[in-house]
Amino acid sequence: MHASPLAIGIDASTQGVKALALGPDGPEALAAVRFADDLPSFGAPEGFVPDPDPAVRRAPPAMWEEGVRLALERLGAEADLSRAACVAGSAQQHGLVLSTARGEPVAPLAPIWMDHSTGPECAALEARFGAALRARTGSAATERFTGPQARKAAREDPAAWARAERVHCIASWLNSRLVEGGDAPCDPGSASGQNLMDLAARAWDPEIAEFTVPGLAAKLPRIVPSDAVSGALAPAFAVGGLRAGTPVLVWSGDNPDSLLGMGCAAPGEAVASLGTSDTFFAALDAPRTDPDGFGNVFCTSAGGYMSLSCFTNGALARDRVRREAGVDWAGFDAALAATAPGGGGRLLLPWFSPESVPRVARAGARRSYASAAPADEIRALCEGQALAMRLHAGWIGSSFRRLGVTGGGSKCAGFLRILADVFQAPVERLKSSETVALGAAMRAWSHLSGEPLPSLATRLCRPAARMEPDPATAPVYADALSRYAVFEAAEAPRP
Ligand code: XUL
Repeated sequence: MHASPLAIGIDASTQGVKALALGPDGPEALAAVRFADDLPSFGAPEGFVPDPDPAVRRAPPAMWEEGVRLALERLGAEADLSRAACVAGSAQQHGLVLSTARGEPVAPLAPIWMDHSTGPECAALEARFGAALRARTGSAATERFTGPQARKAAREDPAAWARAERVHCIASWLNSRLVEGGDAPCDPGSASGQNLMDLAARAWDPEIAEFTVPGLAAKLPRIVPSDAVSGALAPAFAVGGLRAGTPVLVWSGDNPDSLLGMGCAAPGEAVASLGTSDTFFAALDAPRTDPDGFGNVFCTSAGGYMSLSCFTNGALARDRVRREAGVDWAGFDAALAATAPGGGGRLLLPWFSPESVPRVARAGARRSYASAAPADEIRALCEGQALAMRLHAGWIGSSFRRLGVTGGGSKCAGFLRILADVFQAPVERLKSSETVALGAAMRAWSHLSGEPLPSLATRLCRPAARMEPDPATAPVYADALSRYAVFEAAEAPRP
């Protein structure tokens, strides 16, 4: 009897890489690599090389490649990878890697999604296309996106730009390294995070590309559907028992694959991913756009559309307030349990670093109060973060059937209680926290077995915990939401 096949899902994220082996009945093995601990020689422990300019966030592409190789090698120690029949992956979205047509980078460092240094480029795109940019690409000009980054790179380093035959986002570049020939396509999920793709046509927009950098269109990879094979596994990645030549599906972005892995790909369901930054995303019934221009619309890796709002001040803000309060994470949770919903009317706009939603360039939290006890400050922060998510989800839908939560912050019961009450929706935490790697592996499994993605989601994405909203808190948070909206608009006026 032949052993059952495995589908491999890779999650190449900011601070490390995970690889997951999915068998017929569910995940069989997981391996992780952390750049800080496992690849310290690259000098990017937090996922980027320290830079004197806080707006500049760049990382060595070679570190990501080595991270993927090492994660696969480690996975091979946990599972028999000679059974692997398909590999898929996703990467931190956006960024820019300039490479040759065989995927060799032309510069040692590449900007990542945390980079905020393309203000002038975004201003030029907005001045030229205005609302049409949002309507056509799904997003206002966004600093971390590949298009504005390419415009900056072409201006700052014309020699490297001239050497570049391909302009990749991080996902399509890593995919290129993984396959023979080194020239992988891009999926619509990744391509929609670039300010370059016509969302409705799922094709590069020639006019926007040409304005971004003359000649850019000729350097962009092909766009193919998220279930397409991008190539055959290159011998350099035939590690841990994997066979060279194994089909590799096109890579996607971590957010589209997380939506799949969370089992929340149906409109009316949303995900709060509480990581380094907090992202709030939801499947859309149609490609609508945020009238304020803060949220993004991406293609999903299941063929639909999704919203995404990236709140830059996520875990880093929670960690900072926790440290200032002098407590550990149990103490943080205890502070939430000891304080009442509504926080006595205290409002905190949690912009410890520049924020993307709403767009705020000047760092610094804004408070509606002069001082507060540490526990009250913790509640004001968490309520501020949840209210910001609710406020900026207004264009997606007025209510949600279910809110899936994932990421480190989802371990904090007090924060989940606030989310359930602010949204007045049940909050579910999944059994697996590896939703990005799982989403990628689900695409690979669907490809090799023919099982549709919704059926896989029903089988694999089971909640470990569910928290119902407390209806008694609805008026408290309805009032807090309107006061928050007024305070935010005063501190971050809309253009
Ligand atoms: C989304 C975004 C982040 C990265 C993190 O637009 O920039 O969520 O994808 O990996």
